[in-house]
Amino acid sequence: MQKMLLGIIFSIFAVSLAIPHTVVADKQVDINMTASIIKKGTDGKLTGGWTPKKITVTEGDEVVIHLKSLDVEHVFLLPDYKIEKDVNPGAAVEVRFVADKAGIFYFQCGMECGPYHKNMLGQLIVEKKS
Ligand SMILES: [Cu+2]
Repeated sequence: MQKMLLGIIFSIFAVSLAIPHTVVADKQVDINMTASIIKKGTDGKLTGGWTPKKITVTEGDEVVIHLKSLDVEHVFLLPDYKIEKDVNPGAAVEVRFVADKAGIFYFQCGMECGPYHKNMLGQLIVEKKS
């Protein structure tokens, strides 16, 4: 019985090696990001939004953004990469893309999430591969 089980495990392993992998990215970059309603403090400063607000990667990277909302529903919008992802409180979601265009791109929130919703912006910098 144990021998059979080992045989099965070995075959699964052998099959997984035989499946061709399509590698399109140079390397994977994981980013943890939170979304929260922007609030104005007594000092007039705005806090919240996307954290971090700025991501820098290299052209060719596979970017994986692990998104979490700290309060209400937000939508991660990155139009230049045709990305739109609902970010609901309590459930982590993932946005995955290959940064195949160099330049400065903006992400924003696609959901009316509060009085400063329009300020919920961020920047993706894709540096040219040297
Ligand atoms: Cu929002």
